[in-house]
Amino acid sequence: HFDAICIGETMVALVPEDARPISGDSRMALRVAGAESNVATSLARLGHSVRWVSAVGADPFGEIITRELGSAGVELGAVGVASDAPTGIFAKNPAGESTRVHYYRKGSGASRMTPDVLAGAGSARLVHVSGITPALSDGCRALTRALVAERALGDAIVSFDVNYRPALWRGLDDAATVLAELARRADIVFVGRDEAEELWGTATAEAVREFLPEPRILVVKDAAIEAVSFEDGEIVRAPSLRVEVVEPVGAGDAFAAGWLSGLLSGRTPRERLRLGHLLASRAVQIVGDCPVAPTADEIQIFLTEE
Ligand code: KDG
Repeated sequence: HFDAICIGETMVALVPEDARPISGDSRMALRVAGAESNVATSLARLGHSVRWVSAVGADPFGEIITRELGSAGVELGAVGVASDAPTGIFAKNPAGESTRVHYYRKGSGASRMTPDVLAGAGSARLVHVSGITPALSDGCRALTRALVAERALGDAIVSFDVNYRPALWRGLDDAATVLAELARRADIVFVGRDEAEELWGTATAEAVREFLPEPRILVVKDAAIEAVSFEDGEIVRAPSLRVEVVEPVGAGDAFAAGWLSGLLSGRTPRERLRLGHLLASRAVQIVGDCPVAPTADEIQIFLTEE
């Protein structure tokens, strides 16, 4: 029985070492990145027992991914290796505080996952999935539905990060419908304020809550400004931390990991938001997605500061 099971595709990310726009002179660093395994990595580094369920190709990139996640302490007993499909790749093209992402992932090993992978997934206190997976293929969409709507992992708490990635969807309407359906069936939902506005036309955190009254806990993140949680009738807000942004991709996953770690450790709603911000502030200061986790002492000191 794990603290958490995270399910989704992970790729090798190519990113310029100097975090400047890609050019013919760029020196590209190779990093491991995938929304759900980013959460798994940070949770494992924070001391939780975590399994990642996915598939990689039988290629060097797949080996890099499993080696890196394994050395972070993530359990890999339910990771398949596809002999006839590659590991996905993507490039990060940084431009100031935003980054464009270019995917080379169609037909990847992970995109061939179906609900069948759940037979060997095991059990956990919580399962974390994201809105990237239903956009990857019909099989992956069925897999996400099985987890979130049909509760394939029994009484595991279902955590869902909306993670709208426009490049993966056929159109906004399909994304808006599918992601709203999934969010309504989850127990915990993370969504960016901007992302929700683009999908559902909700301008404020309160408007998102009105649109999504079902999940027991809703966390709306407003980038560099604040995060707001709605839980059992209580609304809690916590301002984001002010830090210099090197490359922002991965901040949302780091936030989710900090928040979920707080949940697993019995922290208050405000402490969970602050832990989310702490991890996210570290993720934006590196070109990769997964920051070094704070130590237990650093967390203790941070949570006692105001
Ligand atoms: O949340 C960060 C992810 O978006 C990034 O690591 C790549 O998983 C990824 C995706 O599908 O965009």
